[in-house]
Amino acid sequence: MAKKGRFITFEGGEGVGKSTQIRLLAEKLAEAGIKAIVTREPGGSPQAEALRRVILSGAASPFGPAGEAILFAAARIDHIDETIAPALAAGDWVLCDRFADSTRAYQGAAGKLDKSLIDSLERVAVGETRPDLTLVLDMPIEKSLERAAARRQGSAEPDRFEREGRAFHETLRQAFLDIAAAEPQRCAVIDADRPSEQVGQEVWAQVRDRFIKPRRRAEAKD
Ligand code: Z5A
Repeated sequence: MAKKGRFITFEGGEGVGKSTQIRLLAEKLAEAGIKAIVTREPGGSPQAEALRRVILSGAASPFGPAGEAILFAAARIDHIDETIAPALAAGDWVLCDRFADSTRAYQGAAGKLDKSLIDSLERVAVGETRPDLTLVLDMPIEKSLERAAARRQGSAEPDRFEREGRAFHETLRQAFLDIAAAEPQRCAVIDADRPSEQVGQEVWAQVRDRFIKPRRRAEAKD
């Protein structure tokens, strides 16, 4: 399927504000007359959501990081086939809460999984459906974990990854920064330790400058 819409992913540790920023960006795009779907990983299609429940319950953790990475890849294949690729082919934009960089960071860097396995799974699962832009939300882990815990209060138990210790989360934070540094064309790091509106302005500036201004310039020439 040919890709006509834009594919934007949000990455970072727990509680950095990905869901909040995706919601704000979807509103901005709607104001600009751009249709966008909001989706997430693991999940985003009925079969991938079923795998999400298995993985986040911790039921798959006895398989180790390799087994979990394979399950994330299986969920991603279905998510792309059923949700992401059809939307992009229809010209809609796709805003996705986590994608393949989360496998690199969680199962690769933090889970110490061999890079060649991560790369192979990514080639098979993602293929050509690569993000046009990845926004890495970054902030000190003490604060982001506090946010995640506050949001959870009185409701759900911490999931499989929220139960990991401080060193795991520090490794994750650095892994996302390393991914962004290695692919500066695709990735932008956003300081998430600010009020949501300020973070949202920077997210919007990244999207507007990369995709919307050039599009308007092209339309003006026609
Ligand atoms: N995982 C993996 O290991 N490998 C993979 O390949 C993939 C995923 C795809 C999915 O969890 C888990 O799967 C994830 C990695 C792993 N690990 N965990 N846990 P998830 O999707 O359920 O959870 P999450 O991705 O970590 O996101 P989150 O905890 O839902 O947080 P968030 O979306 O980044 O933040 P938020 O919900 O927008 O905000 C959190 C709270 O902070 C909330 O109360 C907000 O109102 C508040 N907030 C947000 N922004 C601000 C600002 N700027 N100031 C103050 N307060 C704020």
